[in-house]
Amino acid sequence: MANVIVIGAQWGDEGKGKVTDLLSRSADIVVRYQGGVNAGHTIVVQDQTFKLHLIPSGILYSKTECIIGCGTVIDPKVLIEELDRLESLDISTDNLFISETAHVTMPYHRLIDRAAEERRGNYKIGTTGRGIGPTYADKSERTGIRVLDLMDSVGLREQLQWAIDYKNVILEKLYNLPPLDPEAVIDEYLGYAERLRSHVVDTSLKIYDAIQRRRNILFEGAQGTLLDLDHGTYPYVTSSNPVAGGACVGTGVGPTAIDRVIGVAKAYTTRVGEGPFPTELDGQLGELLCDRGAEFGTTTGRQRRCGWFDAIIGRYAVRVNGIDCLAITKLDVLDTLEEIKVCVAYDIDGDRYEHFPRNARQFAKVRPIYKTLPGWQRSTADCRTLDDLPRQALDYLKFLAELMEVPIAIVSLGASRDQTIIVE
Ligand code: 2SA
Ligand code: MG
Repeated sequence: MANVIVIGAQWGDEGKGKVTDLLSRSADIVVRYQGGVNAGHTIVVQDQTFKLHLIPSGILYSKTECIIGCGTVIDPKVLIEELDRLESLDISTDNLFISETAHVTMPYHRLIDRAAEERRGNYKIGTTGRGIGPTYADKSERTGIRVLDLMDSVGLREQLQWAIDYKNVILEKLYNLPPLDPEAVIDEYLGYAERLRSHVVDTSLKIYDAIQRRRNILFEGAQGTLLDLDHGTYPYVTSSNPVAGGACVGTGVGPTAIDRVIGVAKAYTTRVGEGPFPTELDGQLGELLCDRGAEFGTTTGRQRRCGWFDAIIGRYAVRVNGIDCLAITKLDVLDTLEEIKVCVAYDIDGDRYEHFPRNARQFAKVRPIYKTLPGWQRSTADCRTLDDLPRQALDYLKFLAELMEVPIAIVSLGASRDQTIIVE
């Protein structure tokens, strides 16, 4: 399997969780490289369903090491809840390693995230309210608290006293919120530090050693290409770099160590939060996709907006990530449709575009140009090879691969592990 990056080719929630779960079986190490508790996947263990936001699902395999890299932001409260939950199910968490230099989400980050969204009014981004943007903002501003700061109890006290005095001015003066009690926050976070201490290492060094020993490493992206801070639909993006390049920066690994990039895309498109979405479907069809696809956020439970597959975005994702092959998920959601549309070009002010426009104003004006394909109106849930698929479904997949100019390696037809076609 070598060293593989799995990324989302749309606006997140592409079903990366299922693909990384499949690949985790052959991985020695699974690494998260960006994002924080805004991500989420649902896992089922011993008939119990629960959600992981930070810990890679590779933790379920006893031999797999899981790493939370330096490009992530860590909310220790949520991380500890995940650790406790896993341990209560007798799943060992000894194989979890946390980067010393990842930044830590503080209570003021969550408060400021929510207050800023409210203040934005019509210009709100639709964040998950988990403090992600403010944590990354402090990292850039160089006032952030890192995991290694958390581990130094004397230094932390001083650093937090200063930081909370500073943030209290913002909370009180800008947002009319009550100030935080520095002592309470310091005590809370010193407690977290003790609970997490045994997991904290130099993760870049750990990954480097593994590369030297030719271990298989899986880099797991959260969110998706169009939510990338630099390459997404700014300002309606998250504050990190979900694109494949983010895997190197967010772990301290050089690009020559990467062998392959797998892009995950749904057979249609979804988006949570605000911002333009050219192929969005209102009304019955949108509802149908949402119902059949169970399109509700893992983290916030928000209903996802649904629409047709957008090949312009797909092709853009192939370019900015260097995608080698695709995993197309949730094909079965389209099973009942008479016809299926695919956006093959954009109309902007009467001109035809075949490339994703980087200007947000232009993107907001896009009118999709569709090609309509016949549906298959048959269940694909039990298909296990390409030959099992109805001819129209196969044609649909071929059409997507042609438009995106990369082969499809995996097709997913349902949530369970065996509802998968691996293309030889
Ligand atoms: P934030 O909180 O600052 O990262 O929000 C900024 C934008 O990024 C979007 N975003 C997401 N979109 C889809 N899925 C995400 N993960 C969760 C999930 C979402 C959930 O796994 O389902 O549960 O609601 C995710 N995380 C961030 C967000 O909607 C904003 O548009
Ligand atoms: Mg998700």
